[in-house]
Amino acid sequence: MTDHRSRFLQLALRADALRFGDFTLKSGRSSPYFFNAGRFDSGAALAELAGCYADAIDAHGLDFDLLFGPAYKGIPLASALACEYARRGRDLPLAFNRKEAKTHGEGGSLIGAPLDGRRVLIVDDVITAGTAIREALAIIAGAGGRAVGIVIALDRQEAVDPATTRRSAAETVAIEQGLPVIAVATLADLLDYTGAAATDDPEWAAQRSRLLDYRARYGSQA
Ligand code: OMP
Repeated sequence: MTDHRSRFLQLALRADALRFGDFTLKSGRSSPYFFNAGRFDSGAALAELAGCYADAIDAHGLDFDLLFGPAYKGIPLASALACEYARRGRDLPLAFNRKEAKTHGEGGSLIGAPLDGRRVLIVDDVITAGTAIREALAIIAGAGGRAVGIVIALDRQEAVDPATTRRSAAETVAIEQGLPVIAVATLADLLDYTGAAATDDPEWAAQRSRLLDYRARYGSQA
């Protein structure tokens, strides 16, 4: 497992952003784990997280020149990532949207650097159904930007509808939009991580077995 993947999983577990238990997802599925990016709720945690995002993006080798954070969770993530790139010597323009368009002042739903003519990287937490990402793509296109990729923290690698296709929401978005979806870590990485921990800890072994059952039921073929 590459370094940024295990660093991210360790950080997520430490910050309680990644938890095991019984969770009901937006899809109605009952999941043995949940990822809540809102738990990266301190400057140090966000800075460390941004380092993991930047390493995942750099490992992919994507070319882009603006960071876009979809409201709400993408906003602090894209902002922290912009700070991380500045720390690494690259000052990138940053933009994000508000959920409700303002009708006074400058109006509109976009805040930050102009998107016109820019190659835009969308920064978000998870893709479940892809709703938030499709909204962001429409906003970017509307403002004259060109989306060139999406980076998320965790790809749950779940089939949207296992009865008809084993394709995940992230894969569907990637194919539909012709864009790479870069994940800092995936369910497969979490299984590797828990696999190593499970060798000498029955608690981890039990969590891992629940993850494996869940993947057998809902997992994509990724
Ligand atoms: P989209 O459906 O692609 O817009 O995904 C965003 C949703 O995924 C949010 O409403 C979250 O509550 C939800 N989510 C997580 O944030 N983390 C998880 O591990 C799982 C979910 C989920 O509900 O599937």
